[in-house]
Amino acid sequence: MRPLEKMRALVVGLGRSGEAAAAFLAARGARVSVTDTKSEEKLGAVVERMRSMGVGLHLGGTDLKVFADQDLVVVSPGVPWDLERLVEARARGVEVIGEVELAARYLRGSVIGVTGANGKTTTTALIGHLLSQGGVPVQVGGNIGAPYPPMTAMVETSTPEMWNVVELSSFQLESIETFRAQIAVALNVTPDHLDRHTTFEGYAAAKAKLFSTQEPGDVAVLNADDATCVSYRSHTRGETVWFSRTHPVSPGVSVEGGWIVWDRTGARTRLAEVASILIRGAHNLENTLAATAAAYLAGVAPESICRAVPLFRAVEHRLEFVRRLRGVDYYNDSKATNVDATVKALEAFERNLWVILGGKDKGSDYTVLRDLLRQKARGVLLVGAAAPLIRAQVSDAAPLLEAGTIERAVSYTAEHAVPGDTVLLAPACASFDQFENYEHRGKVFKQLVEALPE
Ligand code: UMA
Repeated sequence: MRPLEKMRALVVGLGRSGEAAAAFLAARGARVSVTDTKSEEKLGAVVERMRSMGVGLHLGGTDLKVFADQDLVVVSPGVPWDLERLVEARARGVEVIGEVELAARYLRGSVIGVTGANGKTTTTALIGHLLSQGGVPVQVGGNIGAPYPPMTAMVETSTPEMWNVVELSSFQLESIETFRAQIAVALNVTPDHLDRHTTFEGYAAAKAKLFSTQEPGDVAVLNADDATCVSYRSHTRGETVWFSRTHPVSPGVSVEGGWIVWDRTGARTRLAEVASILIRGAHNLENTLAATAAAYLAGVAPESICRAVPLFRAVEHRLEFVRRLRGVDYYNDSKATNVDATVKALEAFERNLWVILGGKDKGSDYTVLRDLLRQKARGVLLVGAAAPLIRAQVSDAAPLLEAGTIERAVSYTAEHAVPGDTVLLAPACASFDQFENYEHRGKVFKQLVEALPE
């Protein structure tokens, strides 16, 4: 591990990861600067926090010289890994790493890494919950987002006997080198982020890196019902443990007689009662299967897992129940930022849905939603920049309304929904056209719903 003292380090991107990385490097004596395409004005209070640490600032763009004059460049996940400036810096011999890789080099303890197109946040939070209820030292962070820390902010609080449970996106995994998860979980891989990875294969390959850095003695926890997850078996040098919602697996966890059962060569252990799971939908059964397997592998006693599962409620913005008003239920699934997540949200309900769709398109195929909308939706409210694209692809599936904004969508449903209906924000798109991020979008939706008069 290179000492960081006096090293010249540039952090690219001053979001949550960039701020944590810059603070981490500065605290270890590096000569740190940060660059961001946003202006000082747009970045706001973080700029002052950086200045108070003596961090140099190159905002509103940077010339190549700043990149080339460094010993180390640390890249935020949202910054394309093949950005021209980074390619040029590498060519000049500068070491370029991702924020997760930086953290991995200094983190103490063991790692449970969770990836997948959907369900990462719930599964990561649930594993953290199961470990902490089981008395196992644990901290949770990574891609999961606020209030949890980015991975470099977990280094300081990590201890040798601790499990670090981290959610990992394809953006983060794309650039790992030495990062290694003793337990690595893949939930599902369906198309997402094609605007950045271009092809499904490129996206799946980025996630595969979580398994290719594993060593003998490590464990890959893989969804036996998902072909891409199954293919990750050939990437790990560790053992594979399966989970399946549909059929018995060994070694692994599946559903048997209403219980989640761990099976290794015929020796069975009950980990949780299916009826005790409070989070909605078949996908959440899969998330619970993966989480109970990971917790069991990390040493949590089966009785403790069984007691802790019924205590876990939905994570904010993940099929989160907001309110029942005059017999109408409102659910916030703002984290459904891709089509597959919206499919899962629709599957979690029987019928009578008012679905709010739209935002920033990511090159998705919305026709996938047609059948479910036809079966379950009373109406679809289109918002944001992707509205015309979605309209063109699902117009024959349900009555469509151009609401434009979430505000208008909520006020329309408040007027037109009848008792027994459900209003579901599950946009199938990113939020960046109208909001700072999906959390902001979800919070705005919840505030609007909470503000509806009785
Ligand atoms: N920026 C540049 N140049 C660029 C691109 C971006 O300067 O070419 C700047 C932006 O102006 C901005 C900053 O970089 O100021 C943002 O950096 P970032 O996009 O890496 O965002 P962070 O705030 O660091 O948040 C990231 C994750 N976001 C993304 O990967 C897009 C957060 O995941 C994560 O919680 C956080 O790191 C801590 O690990 C959010 C997310 O939406 C929840 N993730 C995606 C997903 O789950 O689908 C991948």
